[in-house]
Amino acid sequence: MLIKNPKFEISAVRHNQYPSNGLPEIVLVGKSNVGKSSFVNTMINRKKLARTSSEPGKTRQINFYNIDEKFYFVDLPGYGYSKMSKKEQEQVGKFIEDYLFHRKEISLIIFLVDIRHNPTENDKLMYRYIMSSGLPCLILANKADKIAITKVDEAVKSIQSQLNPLGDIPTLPFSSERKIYQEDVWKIIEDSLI
Ligand SMILES: Nc1nc2c(ncn2[C@@H]2O[C@H](COP(=O)(O)OP(=O)(O)OP(=O)(O)O)[C@@H](O)[C@H]2O)c(=O)[nH]1
Ligand SMILES: [Mg+2]
Repeated sequence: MLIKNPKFEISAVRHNQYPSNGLPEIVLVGKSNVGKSSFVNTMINRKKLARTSSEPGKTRQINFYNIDEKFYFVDLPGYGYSKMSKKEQEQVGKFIEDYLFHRKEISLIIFLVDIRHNPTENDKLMYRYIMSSGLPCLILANKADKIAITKVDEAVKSIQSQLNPLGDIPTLPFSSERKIYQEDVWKIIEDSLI
């Protein structure tokens, strides 16, 4: 997809702060530091529109990026960041839940896991939660640049068999570092916007 004018629109923590123009939303979900904000930058070819950090816990609100008035990338805070206070973790958990369960505009959930590791218990919980929402989902095994290219298929299969043994949810490798596999992901995003 050719992106001309991607814009950061708003950071929200409550539904009355979400955009109200009805554009479809592609939402990034995954543990802290897995690469959700980097994914947004990679897909729109901007280095710093979404703020990223090598420290987990960078994104603390729901950030809406307006992509050419066609759709939003919605960058959520990650889960599993133990340095956040318990109270803050609960608050963040609550507004993620509110967003995922009530937002009618969601057209696709992109669920990121780390290609190098087995999905965590929190990943499995989140995956079940996404499935119970009934929303379309794409699983991305991110940071594929961190393993040998010859091991990528095997690692993706292993992640798929742990999260989705039926194999009915698309699961692809991804890497923001090497900017590979983007075309396949765009195809799924575009299909979800029809
Ligand atoms: N090698 C490699 N590093 C990546 C990739 N994607 C992200 N990173 C790095 O991982 C770190 C975390 O990236 P973010 O995009 O901030 O992660 P996030 O999921 O938004 O994290 P939170 O906002 O804390 O939930 C940064 O240092 C990124 O440069 C990737 O595909 N490959
Ligand atoms: Mg982030």
